[in-house]
Amino acid sequence: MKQALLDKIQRRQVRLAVVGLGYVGLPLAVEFAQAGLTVVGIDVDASKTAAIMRGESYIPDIASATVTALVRAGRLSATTEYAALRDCDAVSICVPTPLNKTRDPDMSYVISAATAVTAHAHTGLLIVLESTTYPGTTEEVLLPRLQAAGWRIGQDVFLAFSPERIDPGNQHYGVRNTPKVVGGATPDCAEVAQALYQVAVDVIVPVSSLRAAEMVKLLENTFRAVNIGLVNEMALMCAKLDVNVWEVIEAAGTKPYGYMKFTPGPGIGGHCIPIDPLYLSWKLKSLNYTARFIELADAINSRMPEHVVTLVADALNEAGRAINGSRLLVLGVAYKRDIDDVRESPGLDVLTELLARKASVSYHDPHVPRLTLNGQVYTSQPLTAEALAEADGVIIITDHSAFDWAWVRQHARLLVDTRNAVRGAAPRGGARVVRL
Ligand code: SAJ
Repeated sequence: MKQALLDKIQRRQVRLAVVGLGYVGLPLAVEFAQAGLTVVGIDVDASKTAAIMRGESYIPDIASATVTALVRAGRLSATTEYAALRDCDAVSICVPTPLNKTRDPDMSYVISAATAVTAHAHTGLLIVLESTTYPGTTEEVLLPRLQAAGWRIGQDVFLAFSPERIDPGNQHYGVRNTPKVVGGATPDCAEVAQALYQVAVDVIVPVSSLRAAEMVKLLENTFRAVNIGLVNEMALMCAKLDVNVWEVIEAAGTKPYGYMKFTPGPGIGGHCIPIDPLYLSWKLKSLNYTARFIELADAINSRMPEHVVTLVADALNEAGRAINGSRLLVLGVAYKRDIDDVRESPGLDVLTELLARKASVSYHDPHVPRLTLNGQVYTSQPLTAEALAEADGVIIITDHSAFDWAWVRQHARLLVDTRNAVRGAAPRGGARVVRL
């Protein structure tokens, strides 16, 4: 069975299914199709599969022309039917792993995909989970379902984990040139999974087990969350010491070794950094271990929006104003620069709190034309000199490259800058600037 699959991979005749056609699954499907495989995307969202069949891409990093060419060449197709698995030799599962309301892992997407893949599994099928999740997921969620259906792992079917490393908007790193970690349930599982990914990825990084592969991704993103938490706490400490944290960070950044620059901000957003480490701490809790760095970083990072609101309140107070009744303009609501994604964005927390304190709040974000916040729809207001001058406070949450910060500083009266976007000397008559 293993040799038959390896031969198919060698001859580029292996047919691959990708379950979950989001910002991870679609680029993966496209890369394999461009490498010459026949790829079928499976997604529960018919609008996604229909768009792909029309040759349209809904992922900014993938051009529609690329999808059109691959669909026309018969290399790429998409369906909502898991039955397509019957004609596939391998399947990569790239479904979301969010948090639920109590900030615990929401495994429902992985479980429904595992159940559907098991229902359509056949002899010789290679199953790879790519979704970021806690160590133990592949052997606790996928493996038992396959075994209960009578499949012998490493003999009838093959099972592996390979963390996704897609960085949306990254112009330099894509699927092919980002090394891919792969761990298998058995040595034969690892061998076939590594052979498959070699088709689309230049560098494969074999690891010894499923858990090791799951843990690599969590280390990568916990590393970021903890270091961002550290630098956010540095910002709080520098404020107490009346030191400019941005100056300190710039100067520390001149150390040519043994240091990696992170910058404070209004909090952390996105679908990875605020969430992935909590999958790890949740799992460790079940093993009676407290992941203190993760919990502390989360405590600091998730309180940064509150700190920003305090900065706004103190700055207005200096001008004899309260937040209540003040006209406030927020610049940028996306979770990071130059993207349109607002998931877990700290900007939403800041907006919510300012509204709760009865400010009249508007926002401008060139990448986010409209926003639904607590059931209310807001639209991005035109950014004019008048709007800046009228605002009692302008709050910089996301430092998109599109902003002309000198112009903003010239027309605003009060600027609360959470990204050190506005640098350099104050122009005559420019805004009072309060920094994080
Ligand atoms: N942030 C800071 N200070 C920093 C860096 C980030 O406050 O020094 C904030 C950002 O504003 C954002 C959040 O943290 O709100 C997350 O930022 P991020 O730069 O980590 O970007 P993400 O969430 O898009 O993370 C992705 C991840 N990629 C994958 O999971 C495959 C992460 O592993 C990458 O390292 C990161 O992109 C990247 O380097 O761009």
